[in-house]
Amino acid sequence: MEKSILIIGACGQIGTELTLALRNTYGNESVIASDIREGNENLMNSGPFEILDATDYDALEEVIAYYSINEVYLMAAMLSATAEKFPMRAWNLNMNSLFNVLNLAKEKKIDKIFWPSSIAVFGPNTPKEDTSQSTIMEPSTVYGISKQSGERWCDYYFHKYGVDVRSIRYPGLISWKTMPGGGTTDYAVEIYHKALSEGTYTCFLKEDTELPMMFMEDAIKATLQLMDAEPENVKVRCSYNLSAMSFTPAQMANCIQKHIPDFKISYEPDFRQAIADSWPGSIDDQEARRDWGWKAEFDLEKTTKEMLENLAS
Ligand code: AKB
Repeated sequence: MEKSILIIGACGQIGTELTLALRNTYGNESVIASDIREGNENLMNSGPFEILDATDYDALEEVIAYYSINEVYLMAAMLSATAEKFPMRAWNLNMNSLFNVLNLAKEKKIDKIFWPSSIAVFGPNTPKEDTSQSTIMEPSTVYGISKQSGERWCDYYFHKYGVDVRSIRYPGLISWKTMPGGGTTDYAVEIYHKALSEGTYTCFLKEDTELPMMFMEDAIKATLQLMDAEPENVKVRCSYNLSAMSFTPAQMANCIQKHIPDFKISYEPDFRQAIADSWPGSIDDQEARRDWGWKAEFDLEKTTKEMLENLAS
């Protein structure tokens, strides 16, 4: 059967690059981008686009029927920092959109789902280093609670109804094509923009806050790899741990200074510090490597070179 793919939340940080990558692989007309608002020109002009509210089941069902969609990537979500400000809105968006898609698959209206989880499923009682796939979780943020609940529902729908849902716990993602919005790891993108435009950056996290991060090209590669894996190889149906690099704001600033020697960083931690403090510093992703051959390519040096070159051009 021909693939017909719907991306929900296509204009966001991951959605934009994911849509472009999927269009490259499967052809522009087979990949329908959708979002609650319009996105960047590249995305809008390269294939079909629909304005779609992921919490509206009927609208979703209509788009799926119209384009004979068989695969859905549900990328719409409210991220950690914004979710702390609007807990109920975050819960409603993050959970209702997931239930809509899971129920459409349960009713056999779609065959396969990708849904992103996050390192935010872990909490202050989780072991901090090399955090394993299955360990103490107890997330202390609204976003983390929604992602952990979502993981349990994905696992439930797989075992109870045979829904082919696949998921990754993304770390902080670093990209130059689209800005992130409302996350705690956003500093790791903002810093490059400010280093180039102003030569200085005030970081909202402390200098020694270590967090797991990944360059977007690796994140997209992992997503496509997981979705291409044979169903019997996808042994984790809640969400896979995924790792590429871990660093602190100070280490990142040092790396930028190798390219921009005058770059200066200062620190003014705000409410996002508590969120970051509740998350792991590094992640053990042996299940993803074992089950579908995951291997990261970008470390901090390579990411920094790529970010500065692309943002400067
Ligand atoms: C956030 O900071 O909220 C996200 C995430 C780690 O899921 N980037």
